[in-house]
Amino acid sequence: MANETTRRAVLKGGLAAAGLGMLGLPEWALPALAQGEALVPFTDVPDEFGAGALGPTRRVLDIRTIDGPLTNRNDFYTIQHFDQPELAAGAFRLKVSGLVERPAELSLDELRGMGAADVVAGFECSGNSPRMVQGLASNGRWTGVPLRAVLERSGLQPRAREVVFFGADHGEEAVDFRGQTHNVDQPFARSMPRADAMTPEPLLAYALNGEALTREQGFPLRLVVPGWYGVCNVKWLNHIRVQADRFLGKWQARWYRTLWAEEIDGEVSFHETEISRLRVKSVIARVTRSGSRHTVHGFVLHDGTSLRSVEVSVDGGAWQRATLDPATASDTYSWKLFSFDWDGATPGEHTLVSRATDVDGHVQPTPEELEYKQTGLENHQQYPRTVRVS
Ligand SMILES: Nc1nc2c(c(=O)[nH]1)N[C@H]1C(S)=C(S)[C@@H](COP(=O)(O)O)O[C@H]1N2
Ligand SMILES: [Mo]
Repeated sequence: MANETTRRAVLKGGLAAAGLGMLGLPEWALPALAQGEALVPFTDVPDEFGAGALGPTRRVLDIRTIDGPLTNRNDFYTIQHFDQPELAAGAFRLKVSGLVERPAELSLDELRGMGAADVVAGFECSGNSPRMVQGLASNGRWTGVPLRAVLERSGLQPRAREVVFFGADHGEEAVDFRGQTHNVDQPFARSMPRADAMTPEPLLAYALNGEALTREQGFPLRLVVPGWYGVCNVKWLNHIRVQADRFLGKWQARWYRTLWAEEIDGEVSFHETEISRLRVKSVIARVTRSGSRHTVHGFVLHDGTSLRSVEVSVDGGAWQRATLDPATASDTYSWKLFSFDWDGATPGEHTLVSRATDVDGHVQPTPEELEYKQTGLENHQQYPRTVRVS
């Protein structure tokens, strides 16, 4: 009976009365539906899944609620390793130190005075996966001063090779050296090679979707590196240090790695890579019904390389082209929303899966094709979803 939920029923009776629980949808979920549109329920959402599933200071986005290009800043997925520092805007200074001609301590006003740029950028945590129904992903319009402008103002010395970004958050970390453990207090830190730091895209962002950053998203200042995984976007950024050596901090060189097993000339070789650019990934986020029409909605995250196609397969059938939403298609680093008209949906349970391909020929892999990846981060494999059509 109550196997579809109309917007009217939700508005009239609230979630419980609309029977979302009976549909296998936890009651916190309220997807925004268009007039006359009904949700086709997923049957693969874990019961214990929810915005607070990872604890009070982390937030999972319910991807079924995606209803436009930008994630509301109070829904933006949130994750970090330590606590969320509360910084005062007035006293805030960004320190620029190391191999620069003119070290600086910049106030927010000084940073704002150095030019503002805007970028729509989507990213996911490199630990995003089906376990959280891919909810460690979001998309925002970031406003800030281009990183390059700040580095040029300070002047990079010729020996400068690496730019290190420190957050105000810190904690004790065990550093192992040949069986000896050193427990040392360290801030969260990530680095980029000079060449990447000097590209036009990275921003020192102070606003998200036109409003000041929230504490959760790094108030008052964070690094945003469009097209890179979440971890690169250092929140509560208060120090940039320029140096000649590679930076080997925990979050750069040890914690955020992927181990690959590759067969080269019949021999398996293992190698590790750091987490940097997003690997092309599409996810089915929601399925709706309007009259007898069924539509599959989803998003693509990628490193900014143009997409060649997004395709959907129903019950293991042939790949069929999905349509990219024009509202996101032209923003290089935005996530791309897509939709697919699912013709001939019959009552019962069905499996839907999507795959994205970019113009450089990167095809979102199947789980089998990604088996050479030995560790869990960068899970960009195709993600089959099951739905029940009434
Ligand atoms: N200062 C600081 N920045 C950080 C982190 C952190 O622990 N501390 N975590 C990183 C990780 S792993 C991710 S996925 C993103 C999450 O950004 P968000 O909470 O705005 O979504 O922040 C990154 N920036
Ligand atoms: Mo992350």
